[in-house]
Amino acid sequence: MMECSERVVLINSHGDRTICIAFNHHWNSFPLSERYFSFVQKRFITIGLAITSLTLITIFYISNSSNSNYFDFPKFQLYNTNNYTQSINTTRICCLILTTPKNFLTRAKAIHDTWGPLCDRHFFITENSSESNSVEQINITRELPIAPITNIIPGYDHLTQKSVSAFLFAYQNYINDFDWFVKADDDTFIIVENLRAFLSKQNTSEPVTFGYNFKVIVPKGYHSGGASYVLSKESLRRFYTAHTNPNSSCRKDGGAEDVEVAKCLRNEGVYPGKSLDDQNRELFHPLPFHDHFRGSFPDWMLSYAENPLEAKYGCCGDQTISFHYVSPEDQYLMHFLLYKIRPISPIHRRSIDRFARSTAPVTS
Ligand SMILES: *[C@@H]1O[C@H](CO)[C@@H](O)[C@H](O)[C@H]1NC(C)=O
Ligand SMILES: *[C@@H]1O[C@H](CO)[C@@H](O)[C@H](O)[C@H]1NC(C)=O
Ligand SMILES: *[C@@H]1O[C@H](CO)[C@@H](O)[C@H](O)[C@H]1NC(C)=O
Ligand SMILES: *[C@@H]1O[C@H](CO)[C@@H](O)[C@H](O)[C@H]1NC(C)=O
Ligand SMILES: *[C@@H]1O[C@H](CO)[C@@H](O)[C@H](O)[C@H]1NC(C)=O
Ligand SMILES: CC(=O)N[C@H]1CO[C@H](CO)[C@@H](O)[C@@H]1O
Repeated sequence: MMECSERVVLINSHGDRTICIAFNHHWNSFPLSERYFSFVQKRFITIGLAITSLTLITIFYISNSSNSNYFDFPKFQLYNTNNYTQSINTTRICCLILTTPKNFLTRAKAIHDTWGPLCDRHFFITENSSESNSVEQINITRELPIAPITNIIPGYDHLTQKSVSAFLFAYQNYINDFDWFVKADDDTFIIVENLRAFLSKQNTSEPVTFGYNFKVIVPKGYHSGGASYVLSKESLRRFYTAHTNPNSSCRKDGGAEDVEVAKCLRNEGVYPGKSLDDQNRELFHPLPFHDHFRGSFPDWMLSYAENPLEAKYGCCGDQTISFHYVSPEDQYLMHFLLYKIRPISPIHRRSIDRFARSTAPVTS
């Protein structure tokens, strides 16, 4: 039970489902007599709830119609003891995932099956395929939430255009519906709950972006495109305004996507926010998880990275947000490890914590 109630708090953006799992767990572990007692109890609780609901509804209507404010209707009854979890639940995230038709059945499908739907809304941003598609490919386009953008130019050389189109589309249609706008690639893995928890502590009215910070090429630096990066509402507004101003120097195509988007934003006074945890460990990761953990960093990373490169347990914050170069198979594996496998006892939990604290060298 302790484990279950912990999970309710941790995975609170999907509170309902988790509570259900926790309850079933609890229920099955009861002996039969207790189950019967529980059943009777449940009936009383149900009746009690119905009466309480009626009372609340009545009070709500009365207080509404009389325009008085002495009864503040509780919006988040389950979490109203903790402001922090409340704000996690109300932090709305729109994920924009760049892909291409040849990846629909592999990378896009894997994201759609795993972390994509954990965003409040996710869109795949793709060009329209001119090649003849297989039946499977045509079928999958009916399942994937593909953003209805028609003017995207195919090809890796036009990634900037794809990303710019994605942000303009998000601004024009959804600026009021979300607090944060994330750009990811189709080989990015995002732990959306951690992203939401991180963003819930930030201010979306600030001209700020978050991601993995490279300190080169763009003044004040840019975020690795593959690790995914986040624009606040205010940043997206400035990006849109710049792109609709014919005088702006923001590039609409060409160059490197992450660099060009950052150049445009920094020109508009949008600054990179601190994207580390309170122990200064990275949360966004531009390489696969094995490479960060083992410390296999390519030479260029040494000069690009704004923060010192760390391996082993220092590689990644406990509330890590993303990894890059994650294959479709590894998207499913990560999802399985993070959401399906659960240590079952508090004793097990303690041994895991001890292991995590140990400084024993990692063998590869
Ligand atoms: C929770 O919110 C209330 C009202 O907004 C505030 O008075 C209180 O200090 C907050 N509690 C915490 C722990 O932040
Ligand atoms: C993509 O192209 C096909 C064939 O040219 C066309 O039938 C379809 O409507 C187009 N879809 C979009 C979203 O533009
Ligand atoms: C494609 O979708 C159609 C209609 O839903 C279905 O009948 C057909 O079996 C699907 N084909 C494949 C190869 O998945
Ligand atoms: C959020 O940022 C805006 C713009 O800088 C500022 O006016 C506002 O006071 C900030 N809100 C909080 C809660 O810090
Ligand atoms: C663009 O520049 C021209 C010439 O400097 C200026 O007259 C015009 O107001 C500018 N337009 C915008 C939208 O800033
Ligand atoms: C406890 C709580 O209020 N949970 C809500 C969090 O947000 C989701 C999606 O908007 C709701 O479905 C939950 O009820």
